[in-house]
Amino acid sequence: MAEHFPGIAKIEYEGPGSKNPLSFKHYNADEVVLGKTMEDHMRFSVCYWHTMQGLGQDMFGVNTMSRSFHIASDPIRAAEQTMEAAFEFFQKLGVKYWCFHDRDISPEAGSLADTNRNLDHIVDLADSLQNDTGIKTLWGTACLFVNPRYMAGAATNPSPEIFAYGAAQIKKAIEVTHRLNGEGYVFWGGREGYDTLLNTDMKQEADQLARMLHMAVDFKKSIGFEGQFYIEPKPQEPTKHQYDYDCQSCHAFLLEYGLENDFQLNIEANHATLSGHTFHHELEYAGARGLLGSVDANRGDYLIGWDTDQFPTDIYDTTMAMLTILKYGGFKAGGLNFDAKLRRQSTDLEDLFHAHIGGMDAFARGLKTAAKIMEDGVLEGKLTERYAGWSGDLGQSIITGRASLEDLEAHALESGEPEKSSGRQEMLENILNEYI
Ligand code: XLS
Ligand code: CA
Ligand code: CA
Repeated sequence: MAEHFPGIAKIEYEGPGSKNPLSFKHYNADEVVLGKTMEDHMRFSVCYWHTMQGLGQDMFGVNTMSRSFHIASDPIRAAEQTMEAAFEFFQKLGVKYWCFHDRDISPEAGSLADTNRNLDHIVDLADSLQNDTGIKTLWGTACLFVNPRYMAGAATNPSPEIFAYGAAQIKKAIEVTHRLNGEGYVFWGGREGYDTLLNTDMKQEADQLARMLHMAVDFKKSIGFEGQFYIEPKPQEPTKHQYDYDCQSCHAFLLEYGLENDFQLNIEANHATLSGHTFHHELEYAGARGLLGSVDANRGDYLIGWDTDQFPTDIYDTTMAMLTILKYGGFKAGGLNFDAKLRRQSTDLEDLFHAHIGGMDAFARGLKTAAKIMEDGVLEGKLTERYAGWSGDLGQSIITGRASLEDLEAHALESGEPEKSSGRQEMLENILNEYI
C-alpha cells in the first residue's frame, strides 16, 4: 500500500521536556490515571469529514489545500485511496477510533441503488482495514444536509417523499455502521429546523422527527445493532433555528416522544457555545440526567459567531470537561471525537498531526488536572459543604415531599431571618488555578 503521509513516523510520547513538535508531551496512552489508562479514559477518535475530506474552503473562498489521495480520476479509486490514507493517519497518530458520514467515505452516484453499492464496496475496505489495525468505529452517521434535496430538512421536510429518501439513507447508514461494529450512531439535525416560521409548521415537523427516530430505534433492534444512539445538539447554522437546540431542549423532546431510553447526547463544545452555554454546562446538564454519551471535541472563537470547529487547545475548558466526564463515570460507548478542522492557512499534511497532537495533549492535561482535583477532593468537598443543609431535618422534609407550604411557613415564622453564606466563587477559582 502506498504511503500517504511520507516522512512522518508514529507519534510517540516524549514527555513535557520534549521540543519535538511531532510528539506527545502529555498524552501517554498507557499511563494509568485514576485506575484506567489514558487511552481508555479518552477514547480519542478522528473524524473523516474534516480530517480526510476538509480542504480549507470557507464561504468566501475555494479550497486552499490539496491531497494526493483525492486526485484519482475515478471517484471510487479516490475513495479507496482516501480510506487507506485515513488508516495510515489513525495508526501514525495512535488513535483507536474514527467517525464518518456515509457520504464522506463514498460519494453519491446516479441512483440510490448505485450509491449504496459503492458504499458497500468502501465499507468492505474499511472493514478489512479495521481488522488489520484493530482500529474501531466510534460512530457512524448519515449526511442529510449537503444534497439539495434536503434543503428543507430530511425528517422534518414538508414532503413525505423526501422524508422517505432520508429514511432510506438512515437505514443504510445504520446497516453499515453495524457492519463495521460501530459503538454508536449519531443523528445531527443540520437542516431539521427552519429559516422562517411563515412557511413552517413546527409541531408537525417535531412529530415527523420523532417518527423517524422511532423507526430508527425499531430498525436498530430488528437487526441486532447494539451501538448507542445519540442526538447531537446544535442551536443554529445552517438553519436559523435547529430543533436539537441544546441538551435541555433535546431532553425535553426525547421525553415528549418517549425516546428517552433509546438516546444519549453527543455534545460538541462549539455547539454548546453557539447556544449561549459553556461546554461545561452542556456536559453537566447531560451527565446529571444520564445522557452524557459522547463528545465532539473542538472549540469556537470568542469573536466569531459561527461554528469554526477549531481544535481544542484551552486547558481550562478541557479540565472542566474532564471533571464532569469523570464525575459521571467516564465514557462507555462514546469518546472524544475531534470534530475539528485545520485553519484555512494550515495547508500541509503535517498540520493534521500538529492539530490532533495539540488536542490530545490538551485533553491529557485536562484529565490529569481533573484527576488531581478529584483525588484531593478540593472542589467536591466545598460543594458538599454548601448543600449540607439538605441532609438535615429541614432539607430532608422538603426534598422527600413530607413538608407542605404551611409547614414551611410555620418553620419560617418560628426561626426568623435565615443566615446567608458566601458562595466563595473567587476562592474556588483560585483553587482551580492552583491545579492548572
Ligand atoms: C456539524 C456537526 C456534524 C455532526 C455530524 O456542525 O458537528 O459534523 O457532528 O453530522
Ligand atoms: Ca459535531
Ligand atoms: Ca461543529
